[in-house]
Amino acid sequence: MTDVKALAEGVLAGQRRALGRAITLVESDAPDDRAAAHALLQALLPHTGGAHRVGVSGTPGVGKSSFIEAAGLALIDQGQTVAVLAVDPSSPVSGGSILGDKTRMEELSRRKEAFIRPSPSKGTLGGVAARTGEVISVLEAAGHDVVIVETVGVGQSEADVVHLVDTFVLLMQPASGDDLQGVKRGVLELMDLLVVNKADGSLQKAAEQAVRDFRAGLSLFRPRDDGWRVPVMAMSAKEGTGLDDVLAAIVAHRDAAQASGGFDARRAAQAERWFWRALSETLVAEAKRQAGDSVTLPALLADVRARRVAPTGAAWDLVKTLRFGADEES
Ligand SMILES: Nc1nc2c(ncn2[C@@H]2O[C@H](COP(=O)(O)OP(=O)(O)OP(=O)(O)O)[C@@H](O)[C@H]2O)c(=O)[nH]1
Ligand SMILES: [Mg+2]
Repeated sequence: MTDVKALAEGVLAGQRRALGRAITLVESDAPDDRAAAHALLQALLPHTGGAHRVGVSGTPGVGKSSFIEAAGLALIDQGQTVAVLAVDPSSPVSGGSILGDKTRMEELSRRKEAFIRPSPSKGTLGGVAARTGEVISVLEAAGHDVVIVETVGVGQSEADVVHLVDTFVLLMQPASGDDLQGVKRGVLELMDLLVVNKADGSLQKAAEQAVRDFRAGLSLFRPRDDGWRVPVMAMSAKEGTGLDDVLAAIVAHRDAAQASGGFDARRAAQAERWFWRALSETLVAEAKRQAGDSVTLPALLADVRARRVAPTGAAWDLVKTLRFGADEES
């Protein structure tokens, strides 16, 4: 059994080992771990919420990790502590470079003011982002000032992460076919900053052109209702040019949101969204647990596959058989 109290104390004291163990616990799908994870998260809850949560997304190889490393080092120079949740660079889904030297944020990972955590392996319930919100809470309880989440800009994961952060930064690449058309609508509507990376060397001119194109392209979208105008900026994560401006814009976005009340409203909406997500996840897991061992589920699925019963009705019938309460906890 996990000693939740000791683990919570270790996290609150900022102990690295406790932090690592706590994150492993909240990422676990094992039924025994879930109960301990809930107790841990509840114990930590009063100590969460203090970080600026920043999401960084973009297509594979656009320079997310390079940017986060440079940004993290700059933030540490300002006296802040930084946590990074990174996509696994060797993941086939991210398309990341397995041998890429920059993807591991080596310099940042050596700093005691930084904590870097690769994302859990695929196949966990609900995919990559399923536990990200909970991991962010643990990192906040450990006292980090800034929590940065890196997600690759394909598939569902960044669309989910956008709902977990205060400030969402989308990185684009010049002259690579990266365009606004390719970005999911939900991401476009929720991004707070658009940054064209690799504005250096032979790509400098193309990057400046891309900034003008994106500015023009964004003006076609209906204005956001929170009063924030999405800045479009050029940067070189490699050379560091434009980095300070991007960091200043990230802080400016948070300050503007806090001043308008949008910051708290967004977090409240995110917490509610997370609740509904957790509810459906829990219901599905519980349905599988209660019905999966008996003949009920296989028989029902056979009926669905043979088109003897309609899927929606079958789901409803199964939900009606579920039992909850203390007598079920054993
Ligand atoms: N010229 C130039 N190259 C860059 C810049 N930023 C990153 N790169 C290079 O682009 C490649 C990918 O950089 P990463 O930081 O790993 O990109 P990423 O978006 O994290 O990649 P994935 O995690 O694999 O999706 C590396 O070879 C970097 O050295 C930049 O500002 N300028
Ligand atoms: Mg990366």
